[in-house]
Amino acid sequence: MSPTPSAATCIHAVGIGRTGAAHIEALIRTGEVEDLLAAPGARFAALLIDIGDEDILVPDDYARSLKARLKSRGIPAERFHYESVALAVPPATALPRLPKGASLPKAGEHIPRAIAKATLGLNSNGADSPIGGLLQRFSDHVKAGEGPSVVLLAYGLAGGTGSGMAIDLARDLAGRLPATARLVGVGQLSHSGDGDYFNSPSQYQAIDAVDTTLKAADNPFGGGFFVISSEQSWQRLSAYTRTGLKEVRQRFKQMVTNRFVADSFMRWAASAGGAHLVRALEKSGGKCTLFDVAKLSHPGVQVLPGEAISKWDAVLQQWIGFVPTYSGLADGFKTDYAEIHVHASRVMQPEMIDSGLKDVIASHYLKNGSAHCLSFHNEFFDVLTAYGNVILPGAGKDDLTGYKAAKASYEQLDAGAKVLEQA
Ligand SMILES: Nc1nc2c(ncn2[C@@H]2O[C@H](COP(=O)(O)OP(=O)(O)OP(=O)(O)O)[C@@H](O)[C@H]2O)c(=O)[nH]1
Ligand SMILES: [Mg+2]
Repeated sequence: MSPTPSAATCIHAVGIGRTGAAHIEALIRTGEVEDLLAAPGARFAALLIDIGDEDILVPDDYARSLKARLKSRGIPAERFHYESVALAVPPATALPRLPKGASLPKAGEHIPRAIAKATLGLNSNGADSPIGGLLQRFSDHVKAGEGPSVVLLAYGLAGGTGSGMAIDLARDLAGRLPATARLVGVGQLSHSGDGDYFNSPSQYQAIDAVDTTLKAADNPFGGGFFVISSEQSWQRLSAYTRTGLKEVRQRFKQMVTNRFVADSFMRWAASAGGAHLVRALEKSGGKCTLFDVAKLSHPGVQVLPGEAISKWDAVLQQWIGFVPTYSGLADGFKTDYAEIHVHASRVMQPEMIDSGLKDVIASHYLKNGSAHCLSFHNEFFDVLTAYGNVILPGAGKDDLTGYKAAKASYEQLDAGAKVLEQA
């Protein structure tokens, strides 16, 4: 890959909670950023915040190894800034009174959104607060980059820690960033393999909070908000894979799905010097932009390595047809712009995937007449994996199937539990 000129948009990221950690890790691990940092004016800042350190250790490791790789390539260390913090659950005496019967969660467990928000608040107060310091150092690094920047704030919509902190953190951060930087929210939806997290009460509250924030006069997400759909990646991996110990298999498949989704989003965000990201954001029009990671094949699932490549044709067609089923968009959603980014090796017929996806997207989601759809090809390194990133701007909360379903799970909570998920 040739070094990108310094006029490229600098990409930076803040991650909160486990999903935020997966996104930060993706950006550091997949290699695109390493090449971007070869340009003299380039900077990359990453910040990871969680309650407890369980999901921070691996990204910390990758950050250390990125530093070493930069050094080995003679890229100045000051171009890359990385910090992470594991906050503690505050003592009950420091928190607003818990509802009757509720107990304080431990780090590593699900932290209800109200407790996550209060935890952030307690660590943000005062001029020398830990969060204030982290955000200021992050923003100073963003300022040091040449040209425009995009700052991605990534978290899981179905969790408590990320979604409970995201909006307050975004407001604090937006106030510190230079005018040349745009803050963009990245909220990942749960999928049907997520157990209790699937369409959780938190997800209902989190989507509501995003909706309200995007409409507010002081909306910190000046760049827009991506809602990432992970269902098709889950389905593609888990359909037809039934071997192995059930518990272990489930955990492994969840981890692989979430890595795949985060890698795919961040690989796209950092590609072409941020040009795809910037163009897609211009179409968001104050609403959410759906980013569907539509996985079409998984090596060895349905077709075994070594079998005739032509056997994949029918499989690819079948999974292209599943896009509307798993996109996370409610029937009736229509928009006037779409992008398709095909990632496939030459043997997986990228032209056929491209035209198949275009037909499906046009017939389900595009308004007749003025609508248009751009498509791009990328040669994917893994010969037997093919997927499409489908980007559809203009989604409101009622356009998301995960909103209504999560509302139903919220309605089942008792009054005390409801209060804990509000933030
Ligand atoms: N099981 C599993 N889920 C993951 C993983 N990475 C991300 N997720 C997603 O995480 C979502 C739940 O949100 P988390 O990011 O774990 O939540 P959090 O912000 O850490 O908040 P808490 O609920 O307080 O832990 C689920 O919808 C999963 O899809 C992983 O490695 N394993
Ligand atoms: Mg967590």
